[in-house]
Amino acid sequence: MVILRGGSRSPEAFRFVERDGIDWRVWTEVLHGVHAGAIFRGVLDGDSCRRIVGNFWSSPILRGRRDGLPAHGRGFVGTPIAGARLDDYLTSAAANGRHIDALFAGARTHPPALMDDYTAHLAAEGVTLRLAAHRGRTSPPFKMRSWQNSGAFVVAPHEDHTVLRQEGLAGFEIQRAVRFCNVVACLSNGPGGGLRVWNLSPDSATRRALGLQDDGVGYPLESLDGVASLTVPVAPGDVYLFDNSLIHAVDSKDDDAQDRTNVLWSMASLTPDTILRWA
Ligand SMILES: O=C(O)CCC(=O)C(=O)O
Repeated sequence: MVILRGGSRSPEAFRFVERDGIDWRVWTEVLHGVHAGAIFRGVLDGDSCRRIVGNFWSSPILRGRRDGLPAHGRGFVGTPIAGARLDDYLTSAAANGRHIDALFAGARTHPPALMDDYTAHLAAEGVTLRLAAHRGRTSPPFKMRSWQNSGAFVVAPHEDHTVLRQEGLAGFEIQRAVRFCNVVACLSNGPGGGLRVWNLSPDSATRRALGLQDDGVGYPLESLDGVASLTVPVAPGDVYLFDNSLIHAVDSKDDDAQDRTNVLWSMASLTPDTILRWA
């Protein structure tokens, strides 16, 4: 069995801060690496969640399993970044732009409004939050998906650093940024389907030994025995972010007939006064 090696956080920093509603100060602390993650409860109202989910299932660019989603994929709207080449990724982002905007039609609270609010909050502190860009073209702001159970998980243990550092994205400014975080807005979830995070950011020798140098997906569960972990229960309306270099997974849903649908994006610091976001 491969012994996982890499970086880990101090026991004090390996925690998820929890708040009722948004707290931008805590959000910024996660981006600065102070905490492993944070979850903000009840940020999106129930009616908005239902509307966004309805827009998702009727999106003209909804992809299902027949369109090449992995076996556990139920639906996906957006531009996949894993395995993408930068030019194709940006071309697809431009083509999909109005369909991504349309996901939020009719919703009173939604991720674009949240990001506008955070942009204004940071601007007051002299910090710019913007979409990652390359030669005048911007990355997609959000993607959305619904996954079903696959064995013990909805999403198997993985980290997202490897994908974001992939060769095909060479030259993209996100690769000069630090402290990558995933952001997730939960729109539907039954019991189960919590986020599990292990206190380990594997190093490149470990990724090579496991053959995970391309996509960072598939850390064997037994190799995580003894690594400290935490599980965060997730409910519709919650928004959370976390250090995506830490191995993380989504536990299986108790009832797989229930949809677990979310909007996802990523954030990282390009400079002390510029934060990038992309999906
Ligand atoms: O759906 C979630 O809660 C986490 C998603 C995830 O694993 C990821 O974004 O890499």
